[in-house]
Amino acid sequence: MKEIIFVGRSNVGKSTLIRALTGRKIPIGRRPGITKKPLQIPYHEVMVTDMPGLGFMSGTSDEGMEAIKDNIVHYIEENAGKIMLAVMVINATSFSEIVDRWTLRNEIPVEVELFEFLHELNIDVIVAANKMDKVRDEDKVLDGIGERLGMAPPWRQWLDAIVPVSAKKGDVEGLKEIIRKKLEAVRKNK
Ligand SMILES: Nc1nc2c(ncn2[C@@H]2O[C@H](COP(=O)(O)OP(=O)(O)O)[C@@H](O)[C@H]2O)c(=O)[nH]1
Ligand SMILES: [Mg+2]
Repeated sequence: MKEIIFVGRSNVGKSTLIRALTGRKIPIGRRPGITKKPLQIPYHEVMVTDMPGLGFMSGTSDEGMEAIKDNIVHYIEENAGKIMLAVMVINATSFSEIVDRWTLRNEIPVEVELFEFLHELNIDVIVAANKMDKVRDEDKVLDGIGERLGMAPPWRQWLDAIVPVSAKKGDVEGLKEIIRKKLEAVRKNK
């Protein structure tokens, strides 16, 4: 069965987004890191996978976080052939700031690493810029996000790669449409 994976840092809204898309009452974290193992939810004729969060988690050691990252990388490598789409969920309100902080320390930001890793495996990636309800200057913020992932502004050139959403408000039509098109393409290829 084909699969759509949702990946990203803890607390960016992966679970809320899956709930908004599928209508399934999956657990939403009151604290970061509530999703510790890949959680699979049937959606149309595919499986939606809620991956554990990357990065900081309260109550988890550095080694614990590294182990989670290794598990995620391993899972993606093992299942690459089945993964028809990866939705990389980011918090639009903090993404650029976090990326810049890592870059200043000469470290590769975990999302940038993940984004490149997915491309290396030839997996289609869509960046879901979540929490847009908290963003005022939408174009500026989305341009900044795209730029940090190697997509030159304006972001509207990259409508197949970046989609603004607000999972909490249920404002997810753009992403639904992209998934619908992907499903149609997969059906045709059968
Ligand atoms: N303002 C706002 N908050 C959101 C949005 N989506 C999720 N959240 C909140 O972000 C927190 C983390 O959400 P969760 O889905 O558990 O994140 P996950 O760790 O990535 O699965 C929760 O308090 C959500 O209510 C959104 O679109 N806007
Ligand atoms: Mg979650």
